[in-house]
Amino acid sequence: MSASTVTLFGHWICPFSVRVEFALAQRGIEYTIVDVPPRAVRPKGFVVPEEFIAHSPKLEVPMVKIDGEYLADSIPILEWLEEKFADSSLLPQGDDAQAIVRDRVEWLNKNVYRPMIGVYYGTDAALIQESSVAFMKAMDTIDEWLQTSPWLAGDTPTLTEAIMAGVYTRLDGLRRLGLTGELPASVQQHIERCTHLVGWEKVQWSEEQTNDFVGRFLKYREIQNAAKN
Ligand SMILES: N[C@@H](CCC(=O)N[C@@H](CS)C(=O)NCC(=O)O)C(=O)O
Repeated sequence: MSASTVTLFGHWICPFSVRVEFALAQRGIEYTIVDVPPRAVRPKGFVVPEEFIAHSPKLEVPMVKIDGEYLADSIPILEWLEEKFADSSLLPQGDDAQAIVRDRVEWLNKNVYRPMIGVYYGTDAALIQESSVAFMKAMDTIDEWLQTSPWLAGDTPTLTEAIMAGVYTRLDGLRRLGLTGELPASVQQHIERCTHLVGWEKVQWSEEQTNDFVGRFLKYREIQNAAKN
């Protein structure tokens, strides 16, 4: 077992941070969190840690520090954890199986995250609806994957589940912000399975967090729409 020291600079509301925190917790890696709220949710007067400013190239969370070395950007971080903590991998055995996981990670990053962000940053009903349709279309592809395995890329949870943890935590909030359409039954069952994973406990949102998320984006909409008129 490694005795590495891991620090995550992140924030619960950031779905990219959630990916990393889920992966750390799911793998049983011990870590400490330095809370760095993204600009949009940063309280007035919050002092961004010098260490974060010095090492995060784009000033974005998540960033991790492992034994004194830093890396930002969630997917590279997930890969770095694979390198550093080989004994608790979220990749299956075999090059072909790993390639499928990596392809699906990229696919989800693009085809689920874009419309998801479109829903909560949407200010116009038509665009929110369009994002919603694209999101549900992506769920149909996930449905196809889940027809052949209980997890998104095989018989065990992988990095693909880490990516979806950042989506599943906010699903109730997304509904309240305009996400429409029914999730395929297979996806609903997958969500249920994910909620029993050890990593889930660390990233799941309380009702208060969902309310906070929804409230912030409703406010954002209000401000944007007032500026348009
Ligand atoms: N590509 C990055 C995206 C990370 C990202 O967009 N983080 C947002 C928060 S969710 C951020 O820190 N933005 C800078 C800011 O708002 O201060 C990743 O996958 O880690």
